[in-house]
Formats: sequence, C-alpha cells, structure tokens
Amino acid sequence: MTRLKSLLLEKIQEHRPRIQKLTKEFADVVIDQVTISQTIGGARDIHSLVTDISYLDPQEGIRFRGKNIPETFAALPKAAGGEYPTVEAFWFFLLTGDIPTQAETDEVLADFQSRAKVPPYVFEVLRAMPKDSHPMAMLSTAVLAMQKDSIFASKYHETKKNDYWDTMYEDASNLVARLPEIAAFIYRLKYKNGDIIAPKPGLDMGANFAHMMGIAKPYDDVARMYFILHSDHESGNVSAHATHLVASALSDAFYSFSAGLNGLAGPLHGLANQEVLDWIMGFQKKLNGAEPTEENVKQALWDTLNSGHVIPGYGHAVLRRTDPRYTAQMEFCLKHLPNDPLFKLVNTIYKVAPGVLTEQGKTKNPWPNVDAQSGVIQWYYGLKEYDFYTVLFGVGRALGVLANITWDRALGYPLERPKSVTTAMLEEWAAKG
Ligand code: NMX
Ligand code: MLT
Repeated sequence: MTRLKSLLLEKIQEHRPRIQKLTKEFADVVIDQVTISQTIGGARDIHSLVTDISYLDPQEGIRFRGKNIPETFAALPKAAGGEYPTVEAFWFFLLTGDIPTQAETDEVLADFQSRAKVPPYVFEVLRAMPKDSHPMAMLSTAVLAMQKDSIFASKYHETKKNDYWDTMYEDASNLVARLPEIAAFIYRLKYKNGDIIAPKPGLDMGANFAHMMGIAKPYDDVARMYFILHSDHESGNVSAHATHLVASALSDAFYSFSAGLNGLAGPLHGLANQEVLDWIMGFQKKLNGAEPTEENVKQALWDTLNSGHVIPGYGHAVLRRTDPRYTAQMEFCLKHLPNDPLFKLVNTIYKVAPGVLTEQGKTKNPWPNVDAQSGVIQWYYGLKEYDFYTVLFGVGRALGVLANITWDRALGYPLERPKSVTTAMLEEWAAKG
C-alpha cells in the first residue's frame, strides 16, 4: 500500500468517531432554518452539506484543508525548476490534510504513472464522436466510457460498506491519473488535425500535460497552478454537488464525475471561462480596430445587461468579494505577461464592471470570479480555442470532487434525497406568516 493510501486510512479511522458522535449524540441540534425564498431560489446558503476538504468564506474565499491559496502554494513541495507545487503533492494534501514530503510526493507521481494508461477504446469513442461535439461533451463521454472498468462497481457485491472508500479511491486515482492525457487528446484531435503527442514517462502531471498539449514552458507551471486553483470550492457548487449526489446512490466515480462535468459545462458555472473570451472577442470585433477604453467597455457591459444577458466572469453564489483565484491568476499575469493587450483589457473590465453591476443593482456580488481571468493566460500561451477552456477546469475539478466522494464513502454518507413541497404548501405557510 502506498504511503498516501495508508495515511488516508489512518485519517479515515480517526475521523469516523467524530461523525458517529455527531449523528448519535447531537442529531437534533438545529444549525439552520429554511425560508420560502431559499426553497424557490436554488437552496442558496442552506447549511446542508458537509466536507472537510475545502471551505468557502464569502469574504475571504477558498481555503483548501484550512489553507488559503498563497498558504497552499507556499506549503507544498514545488515541481523541480517550477514556481508552483505539483498536482501530485496537492492531491496528497486534499485527501489527507497533510503536507507531503518530497518522497511522499514522488511516490504519488510513480503511483499515477502506473495508473495513467488510458484504455484504447476511450480514444476510439472520442474519434467516433461528431467533429463538432463540444470538448466538454467529449470529456464527459470519455469518463463515462471508462465506467465498464470501475473497480468499485465490479467489487460492489463483495465489498463491505466500511471498505467502499478503498475501491472508490482506486477508481478516483485512476481517473485523476488518466484525465490529462484524455484532455490533451481531445485538444489535439479537435484542433491540431489529430496530431497526438504521447505522454512522457517521469514527468509530473503539469509538465506532462504541457508536453502532450505541445505548449512550451512555463505552461507546465500554468497547468499546475490552473489545476490546483480550480480543484475545489466546497461542496455546494454545481459540479461538486452533482458528483456527490450521483455518488450518494453508490454510483461509481466514473458515473459520478461524468455527471459533475455535465454541470460544469453550463454557462453559469465552468463554461463561463469560455463565455468570457467569447464576450471579449465580440467586443473587440465591434471596436473594429479602435482602442478599448473605460467608456467603450462600460457601454458594451450595459449593452450585454440591457439585452438580458449576464456579464460572464462576474458575480458568485457565495463570494462577496473579488475571488482570490482571480487575484492569484492576476498576480501570475503581472509577473509573466504584464503588457499583454488582452490582460490589459481584462483589467479595464475589472475597473468598470463592478460599478456597472452595482448601478444595475441586481447581483449580490459585482466582483469577478475565477473565470474572468483564466482565459487570458491560456490565450497568451497559444491556447486560443476557447471552447476548450472548460475542459481545463474539469481536469482541475476532478481533484476536489473525487477526493470528496472518496471521503463520502469512507464516512458512510447516505443517499442524498432532499424533500420537495408543492406551491400550494408554500402558499399555506406564507398565509400563516
Ligand atoms: N451579470 C448580470 N446579472 C447578474 C450577474 C452578472 N454577472 N450575476 C448575477 N446577476 C443577476 C442574476 O442573474 C439575478 O438576476 P434575476 O434576479 O433577474 O434572476 C440577480 O443578479 C441576483 O443573482 P445573485 O443572487 O447575485 O447570483 P446567483 O447566486 O443567483 O448566481 C452566478 C451566481 C454565478 C450564477 C451569477 O453571478 C452569474 O450568472 N454570473 C455570470 C456567470 C459566471 O460568471 N458564472 C461563473 C461562476 C463561477 N464558476 O466558475 O462557476
Ligand atoms: C466553483 O468553483 O465551483 C464556482 O466558483 C462556483 C461555486 O462555487 O458555486
């Protein structure tokens, strides 16, 4: 057994009594109330999920295992010659809450390499899909195709509930290890005439992804930063929640993560990174060669709002400040591409959009989220096919949601099944006040 898996088992055994105590001794303690507006309004803010892998504070933003983004980047072992931690080190951290040593990180790298072989039928399935399939539909299909090899599903009847986490962990690790090659394959199949670049043994996930995409340094660091930043955003976001919900029926990691990806593909969620670039391209086209200014950006934002559409990359269901994932990427841009025209335009939008959204007065949060900044970096390094951007989000998101469903099985979380009511019942409660 690897050090990661044995430590994970130790952590699971330490954690189980906490959940047992809470459910046995404190089962009836009230932690929230539900209003009519929350029931109609997307269950916003209802405290009804539990995870220890990350927590999202509306003001401060995300903390992974208690650490904010700068603390996470500072604490984890870096890739050799890189500025950012390896995804392998981060996976160890997300699953266990412990910072791995270099030796532990190297062991994850070796473990991933032993799992990374993508079954050839996945490539056949992807090649058979219509050429104009969206890359997210391709990624989700590739993940679902691998379900037939799920260890969790094949061992389900012979596994005791207490050990479900073990086979879930195996499937989750296999999936994480294979996703970069699948994503790079989709990219090169769709946009580079099928000129596929084989993975290179010995490279960490970020470096191997950059290699398979055919993009030179420092794209290896971009990939590491990007996958880590997009990994997890507590449990209530659509992709994490969809993955958790499906897994709660004891569907395996392939069924569950494919469902999560389908939610990520929506324009109000992960597809917003594609929408941001699309908005910028449309804006530049309308400028017809003129310089972007605060005035013409402001006008274009109002035009978007007045046409009944959202400003992509702005607003959030939980955050009430600029997303620290936006800031982390902005800092990367300031260091590596300070004079890039697209980065400058994104900064102009940042100057203007919060004021426009505040003046419009609808959104609870006029500040940018992760998606407002992420496409600029990809574009700068030559990845200009922006309908691929959500796939990058998906590869990162796998880390968080798969760590979460491994823990779901470890802690025996039950089938998720909230109760619905009818409109007439709401009206009855409303009348009583
Ligand atoms: N542009 C225009 N209107 C907005 C925006 C925006 N960026 N954000 C919120 N609103 C509107 C929202 O549509 C709603 O209008 P209505 O009452 O007509 O339905 C009103 O403001 C109140 O919404 P909120 O309560 O502030 O936001 P909610 O929690 O419902 O939605 C988002 C959160 C993220 C879906 C929303 O802010 C949005 O649509 N943003 C643009 C899309 C985007 O960037 N999504 C990516 C989020 C991050 N991610 O990667 O998933
Ligand atoms: C995410 O990363 O999942 C998004 O910011 C959306 C969310 O947290 O609701």
